[in-house]
Amino acid sequence: MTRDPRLPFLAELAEKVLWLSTWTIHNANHLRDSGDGLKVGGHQASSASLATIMTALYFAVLRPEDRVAVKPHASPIFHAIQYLLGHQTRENLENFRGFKGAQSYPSRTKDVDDVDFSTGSVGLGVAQTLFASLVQDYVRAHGWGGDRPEGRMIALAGDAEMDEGNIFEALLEGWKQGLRNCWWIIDYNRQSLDAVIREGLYARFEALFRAFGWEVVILKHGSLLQKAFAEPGGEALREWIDSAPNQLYSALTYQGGAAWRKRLLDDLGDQGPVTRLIEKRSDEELSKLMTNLGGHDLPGLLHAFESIDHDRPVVFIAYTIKGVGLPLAGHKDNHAGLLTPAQMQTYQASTQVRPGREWDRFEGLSLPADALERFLAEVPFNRQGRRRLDAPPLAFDGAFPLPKQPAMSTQQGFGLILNELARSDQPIAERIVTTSPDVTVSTNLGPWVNRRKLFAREEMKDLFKSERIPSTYAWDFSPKGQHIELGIAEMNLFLLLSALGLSHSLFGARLLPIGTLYDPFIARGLDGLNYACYQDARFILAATPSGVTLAPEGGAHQSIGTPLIGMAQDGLAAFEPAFVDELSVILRWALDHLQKNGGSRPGPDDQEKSWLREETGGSVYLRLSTRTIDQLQREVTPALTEEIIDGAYWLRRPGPNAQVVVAYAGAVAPEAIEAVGLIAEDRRDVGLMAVTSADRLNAGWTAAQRARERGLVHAKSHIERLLAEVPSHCGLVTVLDGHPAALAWLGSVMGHRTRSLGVEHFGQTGTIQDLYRHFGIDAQGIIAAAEMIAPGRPIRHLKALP
Ligand SMILES: Cc1ncc(C[n+]2csc(CCOP(=O)(O)OP(=O)(O)O)c2C)c(N)n1
Ligand SMILES: [Mg+2]
Repeated sequence: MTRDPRLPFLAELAEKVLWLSTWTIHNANHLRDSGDGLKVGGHQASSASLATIMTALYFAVLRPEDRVAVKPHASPIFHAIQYLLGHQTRENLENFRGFKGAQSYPSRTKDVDDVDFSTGSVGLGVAQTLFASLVQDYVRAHGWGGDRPEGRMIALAGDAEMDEGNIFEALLEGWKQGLRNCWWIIDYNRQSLDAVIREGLYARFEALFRAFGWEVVILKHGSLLQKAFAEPGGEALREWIDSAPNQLYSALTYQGGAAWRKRLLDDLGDQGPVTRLIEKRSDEELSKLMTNLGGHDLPGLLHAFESIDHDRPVVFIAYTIKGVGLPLAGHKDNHAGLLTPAQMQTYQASTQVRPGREWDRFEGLSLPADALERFLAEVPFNRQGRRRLDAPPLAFDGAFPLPKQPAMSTQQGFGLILNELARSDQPIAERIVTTSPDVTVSTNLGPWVNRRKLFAREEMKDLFKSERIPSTYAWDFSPKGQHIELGIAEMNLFLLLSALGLSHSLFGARLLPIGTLYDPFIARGLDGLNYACYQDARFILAATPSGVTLAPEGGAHQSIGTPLIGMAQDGLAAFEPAFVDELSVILRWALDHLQKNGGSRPGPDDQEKSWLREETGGSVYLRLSTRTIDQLQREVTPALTEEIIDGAYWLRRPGPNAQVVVAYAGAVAPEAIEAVGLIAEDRRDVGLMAVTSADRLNAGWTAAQRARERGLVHAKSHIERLLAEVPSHCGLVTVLDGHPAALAWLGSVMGHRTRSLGVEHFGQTGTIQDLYRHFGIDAQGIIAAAEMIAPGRPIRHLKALP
């Protein structure tokens, strides 16, 4: 058999990667200790676990088109590999875990070294690769793949990470969607954070993945072990290994060669050939043999990865040892363990890295530097240099759809606008891709789907249609379809939106993803939403229905806290329009905002858009409603358009002697309008403020204050300009169908006395009027609040409240 010429290089690089990652952590912790005494967990052991696998992948197996989610705590290994390839700086590694240094968990947005998928919250990165693979298929089926070859979407997962439920939700969805080109490599070190994991878990994984149509490759014994098994007595050794409990294996690994010898001889010692097999090896050789598991064996790994000759999904269960090659190998407490300075010295000596040369890329290696350099320069993964792609933004031309029905809900308006977009021949409409977790019809995406069809790699006609059974919806699947129908699991929606929303960067094809779900169920996928935003994926989330406004559906379907989620979620601009003309303006803006790609820092000037970080763009959350309300007959002027996007406008401007102003958001608009009409009979100059985005309004206010503190004395936010017109003695009543805190802050802008109405407790079934009354967000509730906050004569229209 000819020896693979890459092996000597890979073997040296694997050692180097382990050294660099261990040193990076040690060095960073050393800095912390001498500074503020803060001790941080290092993940030296977790990283070591994957050193060989990642060496095999990055320096041999991966291609430029492949995309990888690296187990969060293997970040030091990833950074070390990128350092060797010239994509990470020594400065960043020296500042690992420090401010603006290499990140403790790989981050697309914070790291400089081409992270494909951020990871950190375990489980999400794993499932992300599955959805990225579906997106790759979508892009290619639509003919936007260019001449780039298909990539494999690869996750490096911890074995305990596999406990996360979102992984199983994704598996099921992947099976439904005909998943391809997806590899998951499980780092089966049989340890979690706290403990050694259950015996026989691999068998559960195996059965599970096979059930979903995955190929399962188990990498248990390395080539040294396999050779030993072929020696006389080898079979007995194999049997001993295969029946050894995880705890025992870990403990012996930690203790080393002498302990292995004692235990093996105790258990197998009087069995002839196997005794010789053990005895002829030194302690060091024995330890090396017994820790030669599949995940640490380069030839075996290369063979396993490179012999996959199909595009079906594959899971590799790679046996590894947590902390392999380091003195803390196998110890069950090693998760946050760090090498002591003395251990580090011994380890350093063993690597032949001279003090002061710790960062030298090839220090201590036996192959000549120029040969190593040549090898690295030819690594296939690195062939095209930086792999992050981009795609030019697409603009909407002409008049944006604006439904004209006299009475509509925002949800209905949303469906009508999408239907109009579906009918249009705008290039931008081609790039819209919708998705929904089994609530496509009930969130009004039906007409869009009728026209633009569902996506599948193969044509599939709606049987009801071909059988001529009347149905409102034609459920035709096609490779050119523009809707991806998901099962109910909301987490999958967010992870798919995340993958769709990174398509320009991952696959060089711009997509404009729009996902719909019921507002209360955002909470079900909230970590996925946060994850998507953290890695700067771009999408529109239409959440509808929302609030207690979906009254007869009852408390389990009513959302209370989502307006606060909208405000607090970074990377997500939240809107809650009341009228469909507002929604039209917002949607048009959103399609643009998704595609913005400006710098992440505020510009040097005092332009409002700059300190509001408008150039950076982001995702958009629309909180919509099923409540039909009378639409305003008005012209949406450019000035009004701007105010809608900035977050608020005067529906009724307060006079100079205003005693009370009502500020409302969303579906309670009719109540606010009615209340203001009635209050106005007994209070002077009443104002009515329509809030379209508490989030952007608040962000603008905060940004203006920060800008002024930085010396931009003229910085003034939209809400400050609006409230500047309101006399200081005037009271403010805020109201929304959601938690009152979302608007309560309005009182702090200029110091107006404020009473904030909203929903704080679980609702129940009833009519909208019942529930608005119950929570005090009806016209009477608003009037009562106005009377208290703006003293004067009794407001005649205030009825005695029950
Ligand atoms: C959602 C989430 N919960 C908890 C954690 C904290 N955490 C980080 S690593 C880890 C254990 C990981 O074990 P495993 O996946 O087996 O990786 P190993 O360290 O063994 O390589 C835990 C609980 C996290 N990062 N994310
Ligand atoms: Mg583990």
